[in-house]
Amino acid sequence: MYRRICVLSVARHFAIKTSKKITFIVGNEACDLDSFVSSISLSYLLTQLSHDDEITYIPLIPIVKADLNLRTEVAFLLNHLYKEEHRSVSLTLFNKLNSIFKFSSNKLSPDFIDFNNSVNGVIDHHKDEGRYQDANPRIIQEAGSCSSLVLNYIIKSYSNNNDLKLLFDEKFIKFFLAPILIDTVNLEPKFDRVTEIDVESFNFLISSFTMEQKIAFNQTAFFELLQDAKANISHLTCSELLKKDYKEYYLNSNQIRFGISSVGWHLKGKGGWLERDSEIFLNEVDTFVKERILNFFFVLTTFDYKNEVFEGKKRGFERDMLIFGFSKNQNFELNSKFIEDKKFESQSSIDAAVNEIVSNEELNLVPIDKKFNIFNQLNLNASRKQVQPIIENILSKL
Ligand SMILES: [Mn+2]
Repeated sequence: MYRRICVLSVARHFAIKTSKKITFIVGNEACDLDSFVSSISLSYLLTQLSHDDEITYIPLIPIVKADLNLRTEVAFLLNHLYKEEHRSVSLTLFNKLNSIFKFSSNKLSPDFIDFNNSVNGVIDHHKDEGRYQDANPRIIQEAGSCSSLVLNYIIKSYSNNNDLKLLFDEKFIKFFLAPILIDTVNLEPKFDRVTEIDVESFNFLISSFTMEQKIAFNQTAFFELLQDAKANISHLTCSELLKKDYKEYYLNSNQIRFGISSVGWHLKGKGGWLERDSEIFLNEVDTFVKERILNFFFVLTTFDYKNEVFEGKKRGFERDMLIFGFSKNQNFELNSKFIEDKKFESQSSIDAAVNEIVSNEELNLVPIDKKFNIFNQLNLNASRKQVQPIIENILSKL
């Protein structure tokens, strides 16, 4: 709600003075590196290339400024490339709101609900939800990184424009490369993330370097710097971890609300999140869920145990899922608002929904902690992008 008010007031502020039309370019509400870079790059490129004096393109980053530091890889990239500019950035304010260009999730997050009829462009790599059929462009296709789709769209639309290549200076090339490398795990095919369009975009960017820059650029070193920055989160508090990469979904005319946090750490075991926060963990989750009036809450964790051995096997990359719904087994009371509303027929339907998620074959969950309702997710290829539609499909039947 707070964010919705912010979005509205920003929009209103912009709408006061000018005669120009404004198109906000909005990434998803988690504001991960991919949507951050997509939003800024697309605004910049359209402003430079479109030569349309009627429209002003503005990237809208849907988080409060203080929360940017929770996205450790975003903060790192800004510092690494644009330290000076980053400090001296000031907001120049424009005018009339007319449309929104949405990408990196093809459904507006609930905070933007007031703009549902204003979406005039979509570029995304999530499952097509069938919305905004009249949007132009409406590009929804598989890709490791949405930034690759953004770049591909620009290259196709402006291939005859001589200014195109000139816009890609060394810093901007690296800025664009960052999400592509992170989201495709350094373009390594074995992780099943990289697609043809990522490779095409990558090649365009590399070919935009001067010869000197190309020789100086160490792709793997750059990827590892980003990866380390992304993994460097153990200094964040429990509630910061819960909100750093968080998305919210409303179903069945807003009667069911669920949230999913993605966190690059492990919950269980030595050096894990629960070892650090076990005393406060349930309370923090409880507060988080109540503040957002959620009916279900999921935490998806990823962690690379590298060469660590467990029961004779090398562990490597693992995924876990923590599930909070209204299970009777819950040892604390979640979501009192939800109980008051009595929106679900009975407790048993909640249990049934949670059970259906737990026993979903595609997710392939194995219980590892009863108290906290944590499961090891054996399907390693399913990130939130794939997990969310499965959960939504189950919960929408409630
Ligand atoms: Mn993305």
